[in-house]
Amino acid sequence: MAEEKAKKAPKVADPKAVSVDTATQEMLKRAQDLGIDTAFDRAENLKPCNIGSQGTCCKNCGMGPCRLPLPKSGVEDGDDRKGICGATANTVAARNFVRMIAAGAAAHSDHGRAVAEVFLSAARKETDAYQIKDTQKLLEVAPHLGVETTVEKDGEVLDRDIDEIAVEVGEKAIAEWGKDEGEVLYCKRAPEPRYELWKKMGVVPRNIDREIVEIMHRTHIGVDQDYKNLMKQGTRCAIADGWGGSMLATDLQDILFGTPYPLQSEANLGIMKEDHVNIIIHGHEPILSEMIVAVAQSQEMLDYAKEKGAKGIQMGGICCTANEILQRHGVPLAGTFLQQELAIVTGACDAMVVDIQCIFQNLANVAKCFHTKLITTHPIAKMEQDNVIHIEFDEHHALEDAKKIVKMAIDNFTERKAEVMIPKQKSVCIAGFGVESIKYHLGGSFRGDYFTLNDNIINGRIRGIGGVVGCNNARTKHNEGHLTVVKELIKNDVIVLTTGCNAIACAMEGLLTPETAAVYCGPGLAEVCETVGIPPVLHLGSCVDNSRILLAATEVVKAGGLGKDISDLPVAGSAPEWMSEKAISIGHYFVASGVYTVFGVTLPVSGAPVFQDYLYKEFEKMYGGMWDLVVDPIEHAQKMIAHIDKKRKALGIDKARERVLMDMADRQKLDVA
Ligand code: SF4
Ligand code: MSK
Repeated sequence: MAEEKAKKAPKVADPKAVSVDTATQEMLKRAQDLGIDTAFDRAENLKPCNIGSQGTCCKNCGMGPCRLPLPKSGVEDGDDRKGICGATANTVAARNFVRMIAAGAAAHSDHGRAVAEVFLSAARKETDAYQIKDTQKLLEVAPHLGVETTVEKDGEVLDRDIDEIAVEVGEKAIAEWGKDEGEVLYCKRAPEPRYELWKKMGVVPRNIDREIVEIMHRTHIGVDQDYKNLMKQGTRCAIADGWGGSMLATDLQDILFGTPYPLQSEANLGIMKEDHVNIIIHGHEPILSEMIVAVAQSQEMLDYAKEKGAKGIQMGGICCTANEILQRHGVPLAGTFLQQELAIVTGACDAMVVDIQCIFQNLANVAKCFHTKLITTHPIAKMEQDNVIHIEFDEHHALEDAKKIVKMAIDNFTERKAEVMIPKQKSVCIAGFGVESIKYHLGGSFRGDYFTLNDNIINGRIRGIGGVVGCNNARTKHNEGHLTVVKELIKNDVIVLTTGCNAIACAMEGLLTPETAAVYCGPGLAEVCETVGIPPVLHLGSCVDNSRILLAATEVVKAGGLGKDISDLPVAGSAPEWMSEKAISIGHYFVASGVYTVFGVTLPVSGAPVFQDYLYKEFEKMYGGMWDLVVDPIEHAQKMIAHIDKKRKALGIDKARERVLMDMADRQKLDVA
């Protein structure tokens, strides 16, 4: 009889080595004690493929995969690597990179499309569950889509009927995905020189879907085999995401569910309560979560929960759904992307409700070990495991669906099996900033614009702006990169605008409070934060809300004194722990908008040094923004600061300045030619 080979026990992660967050460490330890694997452990056992992580593995046809590893001797003396079809390492890496942009843009934009469809149903009054909430924002957005807000009658200018405007906005918005001619209308919201540059470079997107489809065509075997031409299409597609699908998602969500304004809440697994029904919502689209929040707060459901012996219903969010329901309702954040399995490991998660994006399939296996009901809700995002319940969510019966889900969670409260172990850690946070609220806080009630922000950048109290965003990545210590980069920036007087899982990490660390300023900020930024009463790290929402960062930068340009384009501003972008294809699309629309953008962890381009140089160096000459990869978080932040200083110097504001209040004429004098 053949000797049975002893199966090697899988490795487990050292909790202290893989996360800086003590709640995460505690829950990871518990999972390991119970024999439940999580992403942290799986990362120990699955090593990434070298060639894939260098970006030079092609599997775009059945003759491959063709793997083109970087020769040990380098490629200085020539690079003769090619696939069976002859594709060079540059072509392979560029094709892979633009496919990531296409996938990321598709994810954001399909989310935007779903919101646009619900918006149009609400505008046409085909659903009772959703109404147009923010008519002010509707009136602001309408002209950007070519929708008139007034009408002339008998020589008199009259306000147009708001319902009529809403329907036309909905129709025009949906057309942005597939119209036959013209261009994505929101591109004109960028500063004029930026729009003109895009026109000159031939990268103004025609419609959102077309740019994504064209990438899939161009990257098919035997089509586009010039890395520069591939990146031109990647640029057009990324612009269609940032200034198209994502921006539409943000605007239409604000109009439907309300534009966020700063509010207080809490963050980390400690927000869950043993004596409450705990419902964790995870994913991205707020269409579903808005309804669940409304239903969970209803008297009927609270009474029902009490009938079952619970003291109430505690909602919590993971990933970007968390940011959406936090910024509009103050629902606390349960955690970041890498904490999703751990929320179930508490033993207190009565239901985890998921929609789309960033959802681990292993949630189903973890849920099996506890009483947790794992509920998928979206027709495009199901799971194969048999313990997963699918309740398809439809805007036409949204309230009924939400009630069914909340009731299922309440019924499950009495079914808890394992001992409940909720970590104590949670921090206070202020969230819900946006273009409008920054205007209010940093503009002042009289001038109501970005003048105060610009004045403080010009006088040097604020050195510059950092947009720090993006995911967690199990290949790097959870939240360490996020927090180190952000702390280094604010220590050096760089104000931070944050979204996504970086925002959640900052919230968990207590960085989203005005009090943080005195502890972590340089003297200039601390003074501004204390005077105005804002945190030095401003939570701007979810991944699609990176469009708010683009518009905030545009407002800074408009307020004057800091150049004529986003590429003139002392700003830099960062994703210290990125992992998703969406992050690549976001990174590239930041670059195409003129922002120096640094990623941490890795970038799948190192196997094609010529292509890599094109992204890291040549793009700056064309667009004023470029990519970079810096793994060490302090160096990462320092490179952002060096770029900010380079821009300050070009603007002539690098010397310490008298703290004078500038008027418009002074600011215009400062404008670079
Ligand atoms: Fe290989 Fe070319 Fe096919 Fe890619 S497209 S797998 S490089 S033959
Ligand atoms: S959820 S894309 S892990 S930020 Fe937007 Fe967080 Fe990254 Fe998902």
